[in-house]
Amino acid sequence: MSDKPAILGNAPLFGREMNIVSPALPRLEDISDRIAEILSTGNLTNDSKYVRALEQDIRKFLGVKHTVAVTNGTLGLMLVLQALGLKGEVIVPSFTFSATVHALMWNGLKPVFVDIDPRTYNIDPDLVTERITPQTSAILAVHVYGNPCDIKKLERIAQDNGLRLVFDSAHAFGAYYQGQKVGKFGDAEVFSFHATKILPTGEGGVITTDDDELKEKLSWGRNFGNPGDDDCRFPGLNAKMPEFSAILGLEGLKEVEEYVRHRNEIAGFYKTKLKRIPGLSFQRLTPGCQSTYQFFSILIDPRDFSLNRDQLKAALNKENIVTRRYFYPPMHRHRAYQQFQHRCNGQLSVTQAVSDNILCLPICSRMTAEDVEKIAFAIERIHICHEEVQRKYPLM
Ligand code: T4K
Repeated sequence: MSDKPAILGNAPLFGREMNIVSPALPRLEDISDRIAEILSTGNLTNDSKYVRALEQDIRKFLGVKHTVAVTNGTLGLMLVLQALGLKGEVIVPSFTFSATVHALMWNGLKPVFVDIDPRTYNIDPDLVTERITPQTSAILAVHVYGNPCDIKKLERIAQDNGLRLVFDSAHAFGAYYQGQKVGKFGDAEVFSFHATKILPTGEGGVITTDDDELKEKLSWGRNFGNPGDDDCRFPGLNAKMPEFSAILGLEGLKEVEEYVRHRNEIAGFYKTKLKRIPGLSFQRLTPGCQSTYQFFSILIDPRDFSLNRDQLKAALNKENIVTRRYFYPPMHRHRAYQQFQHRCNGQLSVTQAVSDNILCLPICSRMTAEDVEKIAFAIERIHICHEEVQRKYPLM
């Protein structure tokens, strides 16, 4: 392999695009009977049998009392916030995907952004306490990249202050917190089964809760607020999962444990290969936890790496290696949230620093060690040739 990166004119390391994620899907022969059945019966949606079966299998898999399958994680979050009847302010990280904060706004709730822990990239529980006011009704925490939050601390804060606690677990299906699967914590947790996630069903998601009353409201809520007698109890949504998605979920669920194990192995290979390159550091796992590695990230210190995040991203792109800046910009910098910016001044310095320097590298459930080796090699040779890269692409 040449020692010059593709950004300096050489052939790319990968002949075709190495995507940031790539869904691990079942074989057609393993689902074709069920697909054929749906096509012949025409039972496509509305609380049908495969959605029920998926909810049951996930209850067993996660060891939770209730599961409510939904069209996607965003609608799941919107429903939970509505069903809990929250008012006023909700404490939330700014270092997250837009859906987390949008779900608050759609419920007329005010986001109060709190900084993250510089090691785990999850909301910093010590800072949460400082931002609680008489208007606060809940904490909405995110298991960033599948790394569980400091759940026990957050549960204690919620309990001591009479707040609801919801987890945006979009990345964390199959993660463990102190020996227990994520899914049983807080008032509810919301998972995403989007095409990019560990359990891809196209669009999809599930809400988990042990609260009987909440479960009932969520089941009505995903069906317009209609409990089945056509007399809507509140203005709900259409957030029902279709049968096609449920079939993908049922088959994929059998593999999730293995996928999570494999992704942890891939993350280990990455760290072994990349740790010798100056200026790169990694997300630290919350003690006693297992991540799903929904995303594998590197944090770039431009002084030591000698190129900044965006220069590295552009150089990797030329190697056909697709990366993402999850989550840049942080939510308080989105134009949609301009009105909250002034309240964040000086309070989100870790969020800003991580967001400015983070890069998510390709990881998927069927990735090989050779892929990791090539990506690490690409990063190393880009670093070694940093002076030429810098000269050619000074301002990226
Ligand atoms: N909370 C958090 C913390 C989240 O990260 C998300 C979603 C949510 C809540 C909401 O959950 P959902 O409502 O989505 O269920 C993607 C996903 O659309 C989004 O689900 C995800 N988080 C977010 C982090 O990433 P984009 O716009 O970056 O994805 P896109 O279309 O650029 O795809 C990324 C890569 O995935 C592509 O390079 C190719 C590959 N891909 C994508 C799709 C759509 C496939 O291989 N197949 C596909 O069908 O948002």
